[in-house]
Amino acid sequence: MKRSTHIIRLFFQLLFVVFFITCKGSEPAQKQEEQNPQYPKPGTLAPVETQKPNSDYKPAFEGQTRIAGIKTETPYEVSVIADNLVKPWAVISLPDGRLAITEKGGTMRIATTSGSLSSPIPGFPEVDDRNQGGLLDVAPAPDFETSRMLYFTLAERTEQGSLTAVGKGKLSADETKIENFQIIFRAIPYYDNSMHFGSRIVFDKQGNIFVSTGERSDLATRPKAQLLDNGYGKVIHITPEGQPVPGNPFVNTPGALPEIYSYGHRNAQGLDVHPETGDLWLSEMGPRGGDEINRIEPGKNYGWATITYGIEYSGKKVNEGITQKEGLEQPVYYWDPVLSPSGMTFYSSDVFPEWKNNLFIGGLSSKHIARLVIIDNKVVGEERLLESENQRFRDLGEGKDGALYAVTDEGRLYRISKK
Ligand SMILES: [Ca+2]
Repeated sequence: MKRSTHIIRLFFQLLFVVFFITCKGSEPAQKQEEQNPQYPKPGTLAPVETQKPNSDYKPAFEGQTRIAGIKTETPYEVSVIADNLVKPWAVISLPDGRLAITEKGGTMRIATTSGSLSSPIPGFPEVDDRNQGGLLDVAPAPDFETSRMLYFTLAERTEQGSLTAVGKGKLSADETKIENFQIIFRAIPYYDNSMHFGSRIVFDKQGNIFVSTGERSDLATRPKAQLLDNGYGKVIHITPEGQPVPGNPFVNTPGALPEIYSYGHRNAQGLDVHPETGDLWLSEMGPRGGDEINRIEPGKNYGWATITYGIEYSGKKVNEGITQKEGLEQPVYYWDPVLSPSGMTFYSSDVFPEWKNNLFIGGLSSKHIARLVIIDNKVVGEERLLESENQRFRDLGEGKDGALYAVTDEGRLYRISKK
């Protein structure tokens, strides 16, 4: 009796194990996929752009513009956490998770991620804050936690005119001022107007600095984007002391500025390093149409104003009206009619798995944030975020908390976080 009970119990135990294994094995593959989706996913919806383009120019390759749409699946919430910034131009996370924000007039703020703002922090030289100038971008030094050094770009104002400059200064212990501000690079020459200063600043993985500049807009200065003897319409690559990075592409070219990394840019207000590949990506404003995303390689010419997908504001063609030329780089992606791309950031956190390595770009006149999904250096999906907010999005930064933070010309600080 005792022995038969034991056998029956063993039989049922075995049956349970077999049943368990069978169930696990037959779990539908589709369900597993839902639990473990593979990102990035290409877009499958209609392109987000529905307006007529400015020109009849055709893209150089399929998917260079008006790519398929995509929609964020993860529930998220949008909050305005501050609305009293004065013309903010840049937002970036500090190592402790708070945000450094520049204001164009020449001050900086520190914000908590709940939107509590410091008083305006002074300590900068006089900036040319007319039109597109001012105190522009900010980036903490990689060793900020010990050095307290911050790096900036600004439109420096002098009696000879203005230019895009790069400077550094130390955030005082009590966080009330920037101390010993020093200019370490000037995108020469000085010029008396107030347009197309670029600019963004970003550290590469080696601790050197990339800076984008503009070609100062006028027909007189525009050709300088194609010449290597000046700092207009360039990406600059310098050490934290402002010296050319050894190995820069034009260090041995007679007459070229040794700080130049790439050229042929119009007005680049977006720059970021891809979190996985380490490549430098850049956004730049086209004229009417032809706003671009470029992946930057050393020594290359990105075409302005010889080739462009945009036209003059007057409606005329730019120069010969061509979009491709041997030896000039094609944009990875372009918009026509418009994005007006300003600051941008790659997303690297695990909080939104579907956003990982996506590129988020602030749109000014288009008044939304563009999300681009990228696979193998090609854009495969585009989404518009915060369209209903009706704001000019000037810059975006990824928070240490995996939220996205954005500042607008109207003075708002947004947080976009997982619900
Ligand atoms: Ca170009």
